Amino acid sequence: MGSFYFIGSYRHYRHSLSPLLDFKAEMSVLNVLVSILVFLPPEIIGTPTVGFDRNFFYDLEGGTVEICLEVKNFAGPITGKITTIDDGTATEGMDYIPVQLPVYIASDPLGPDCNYHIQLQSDDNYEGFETFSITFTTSDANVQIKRGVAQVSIIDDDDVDECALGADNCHDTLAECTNTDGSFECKCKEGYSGDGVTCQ
Ligand SMILES: [Ca+2]
Ligand SMILES: [Ca+2]
Ligand SMILES: [Ca+2]
Repeated sequence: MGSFYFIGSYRHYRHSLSPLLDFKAEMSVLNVLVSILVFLPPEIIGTPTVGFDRNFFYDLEGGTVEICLEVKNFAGPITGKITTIDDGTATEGMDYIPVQLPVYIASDPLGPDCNYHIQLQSDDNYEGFETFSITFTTSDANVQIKRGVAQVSIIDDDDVDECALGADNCHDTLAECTNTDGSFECKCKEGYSGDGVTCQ
């Protein structure tokens, strides 16, 4: 009888304390949750987010640049467009074909969505790297854009004749310059020795 009373009394003691303990535990869990929600970027807590998957895309002259979008927290079809912007050293129409590519993402791509292409033009001039920008825009109010601007670099595949342009570093009088694809060579003239940059 005595032991029964003891158990009952112990339970009563536990029950009288537990609401306070539970309330404290709930408050600390709530505090932690609120802190996480405040400090997490919005896309992690469920906002659909779309944007380019990197800052730079590139290809050779005459090539086709593949553009990829990254989708996070897909929650329904997303519409938008990718537009070329003539803001760099490349010339629209001459170096690339300007586009406004419609974007329609019907289902969660479960990875980068790379269905967008921009054609780069080939020319016979050596102009080095040329650039232009692309933007992604959407009118979907519930979609947040992350990285809505990226740069496209065109890698020149033409050779520059450094010798003819005088852009070589061969010795001015004692060396001969020979143009090569992508570079040039310096060679000391007959009777002189050296690496072509310095000859004696
Ligand atoms: Ca060009
Ligand atoms: Ca070129
Ligand atoms: Ca060259």
